[in-house]
Amino acid sequence: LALAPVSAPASSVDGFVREFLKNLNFTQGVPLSASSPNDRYLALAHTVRDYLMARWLEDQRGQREAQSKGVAYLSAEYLLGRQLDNNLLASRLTDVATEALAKCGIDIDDLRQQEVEPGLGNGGLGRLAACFIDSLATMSVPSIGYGIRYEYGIFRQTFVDGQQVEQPDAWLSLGSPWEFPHPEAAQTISFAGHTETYDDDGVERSRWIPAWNVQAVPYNYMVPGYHNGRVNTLRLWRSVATNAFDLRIFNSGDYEEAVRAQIFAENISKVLYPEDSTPQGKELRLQQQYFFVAASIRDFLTNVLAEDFDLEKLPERIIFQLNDTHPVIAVPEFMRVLVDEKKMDWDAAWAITQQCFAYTCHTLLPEALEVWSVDLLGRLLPRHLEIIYRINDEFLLAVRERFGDDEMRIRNMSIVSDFPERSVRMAYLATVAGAKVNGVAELHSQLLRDKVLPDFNEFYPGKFTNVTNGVTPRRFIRLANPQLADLITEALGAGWTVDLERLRGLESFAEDPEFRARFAEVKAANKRTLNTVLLARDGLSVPDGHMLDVMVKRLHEYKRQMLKVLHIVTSYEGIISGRVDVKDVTPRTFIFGAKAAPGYVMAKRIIHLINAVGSVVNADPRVEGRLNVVFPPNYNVTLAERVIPAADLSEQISLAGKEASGTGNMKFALNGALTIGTDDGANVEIRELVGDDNFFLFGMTEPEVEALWAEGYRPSEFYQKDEDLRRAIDLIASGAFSGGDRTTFEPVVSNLLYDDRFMVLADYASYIAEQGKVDAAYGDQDAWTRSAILNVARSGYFSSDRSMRDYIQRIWHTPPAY
Ligand code: DL6
Repeated sequence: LALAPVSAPASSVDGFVREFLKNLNFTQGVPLSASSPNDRYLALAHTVRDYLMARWLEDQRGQREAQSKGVAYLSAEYLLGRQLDNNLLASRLTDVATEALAKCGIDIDDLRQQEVEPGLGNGGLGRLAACFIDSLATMSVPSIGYGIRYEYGIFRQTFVDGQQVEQPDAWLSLGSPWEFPHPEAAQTISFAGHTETYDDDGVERSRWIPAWNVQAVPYNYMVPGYHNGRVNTLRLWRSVATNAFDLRIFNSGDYEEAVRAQIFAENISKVLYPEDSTPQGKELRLQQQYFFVAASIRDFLTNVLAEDFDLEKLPERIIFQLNDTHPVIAVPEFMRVLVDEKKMDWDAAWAITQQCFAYTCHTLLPEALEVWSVDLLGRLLPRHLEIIYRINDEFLLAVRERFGDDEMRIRNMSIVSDFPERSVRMAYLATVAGAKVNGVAELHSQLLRDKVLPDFNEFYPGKFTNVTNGVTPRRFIRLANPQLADLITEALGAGWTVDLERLRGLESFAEDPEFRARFAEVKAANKRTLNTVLLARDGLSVPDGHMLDVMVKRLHEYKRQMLKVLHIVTSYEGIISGRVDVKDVTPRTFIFGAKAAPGYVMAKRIIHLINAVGSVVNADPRVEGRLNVVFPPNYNVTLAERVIPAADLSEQISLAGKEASGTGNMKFALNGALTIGTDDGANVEIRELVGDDNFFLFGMTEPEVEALWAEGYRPSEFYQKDEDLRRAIDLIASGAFSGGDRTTFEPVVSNLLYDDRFMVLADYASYIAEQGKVDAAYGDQDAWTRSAILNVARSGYFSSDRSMRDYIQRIWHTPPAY
């Protein structure tokens, strides 16, 4: 039998109509006349898939045959955002599909709205992974993304009486057309049990006798490159029970017991842990981590690697990039496979492992560095614990050889710590195992090297490096801001989308009044679009003529949404006390978007406070509508794509030394918002690039923060000395935003006055002063627009394509393309 060659359907409008109707009829089983919007969306998605299929199959074959060095990106999170538009754009089908659907009497925009975004991530870390796989495909880097197919992604946030309520995110309830399940390729993943030693051939070896197992079923997703005909793969694992249910127990009538094992197994990939920057010490979480990395390693060794591959050559073939500590249990698993299963000598296996892994750290908060108790590890992964102990013993021996018996240093560097309970520090394990360790912005990498892991840096010179994060210009300019994209193309020609440094060419256009006017008109149009979206979505509005001041990110005290609230309350207090003439207040709409981890009480109180302040300020006639607080619930990638292009001011106000990088900050700058920010994370690099005149800097530097801590920080002293601050805090404490009830926000106030870990009060005065400069600058609209254009022009560095180039050069050493 001759195999039919695979080829994409012709991309003419009539061809597209035919394929679309075929999918509607044969995949959905409905005629056009009786089809629902969901049927039409699914048929459209299937049609786009069909166009991409030939390239996908071709690329899988090509990568298998080339067997060149590739990247396996291991990440517990991928915050993908909607797929339809991205895949249409990548495959150059947007216009054809729009026209074809119009011929069928369908507005493609209506179908876009049908898609529920896969929220398989918490925030920056997961969105970064999504940007990276987009860039890897666009740059034709041989690579695969591995992760977990959570049945429920990040929770859906609603507000009840201003307070956050979480609902499950049933993103799969209407099915996802973008996934390709392969149950026949399931892997068995084992847990628990015990270990034993045995001797078959005169060599004593260890092996693991697990107690239970689950099946890991791969679900493949296409990751199309932009206009390059490449389609990479994202492989997400779903857990299912090895046996559907126990028929014997079922027949005896105990139905609950009969399905217990199935429920247990399926729980592993059921829900994304809704935590950000705080680790979850839960057994299920460790099960998730081991589940997906064990499946991925096995998948790579059995399905990706050629059958007769010489394992000694693995470092020439693969690098596993560990996206934070969540996948670090892959290190002992890899060693177990090489030593126990492939019977490799320990030293040889360790030498290979140390070249096959690299680790990216995404935090500086000590409490966010993941540790697993030895007790739990021993119960769930007993062989892995033995392997970790041996890695640690040998590592500490080497440390002693190098530094002598410096017990303090040994204790500080040990992968296994004894305090407060015996546990494994996953960041240390990753550092010891990884060929390279990188932070995600210059400042972060420097602090990681010099403050968090200085002993390791001394021990491993050259291991630490930096790769500043980046974002994909495809999703965050081309898709999110099509009018700006068109304006840029008109000015610079095509090509900038894959070579973002070319945005530099806009610098001269910043001096052209006509270009400025057109740029300002795009911003105004984006604000109108946002207004329409928010009205339809939440009944909220963004009045014409307002500065759009935006703070969207996870709710965390270190990010300091509280500082923003104090600014709003200060402006409001000035008006109602009569000290400020309302006519002198720059009309501003403050937009917040933020989810708090369900168990993070203080973060939830701050959400409540923002909503409470918004209700009072927005309704007070004395304000004359000049201050407007808007907090749409359930901020996600889809909403980000609307909010960011409309923003004038980007709030990046974390305490210096706490935000590893930020990536929202880059998206705003690229869309022509000016930043008000501290010297933290990637803000530092943004400011260096866009220039001091186009950035509003405030607050302490990281060394100043350290110095203040060292001398003893007493927030109440700032409260006492600063009249404006006192008035703002007193207004909150008085119950003005809680119907006169002084207890509602008392914990927030006390926290600020007597604890204030993230030094909100210390930076308040400088923040308020800088906001005054923002108002003044906004008064000159033309100068503001010039600055906005310069922000776009000088932010090309923040493309995730550049991040990928840095990873390739500094860490992966993979060929640039296949
Ligand atoms: O690197 C991506 C992103 C950074 O931009 C943020 O600054 C950082 O907070 C975030 N880190 C985490 C840490 N979670 N854990 N573990 O989400 O990473």
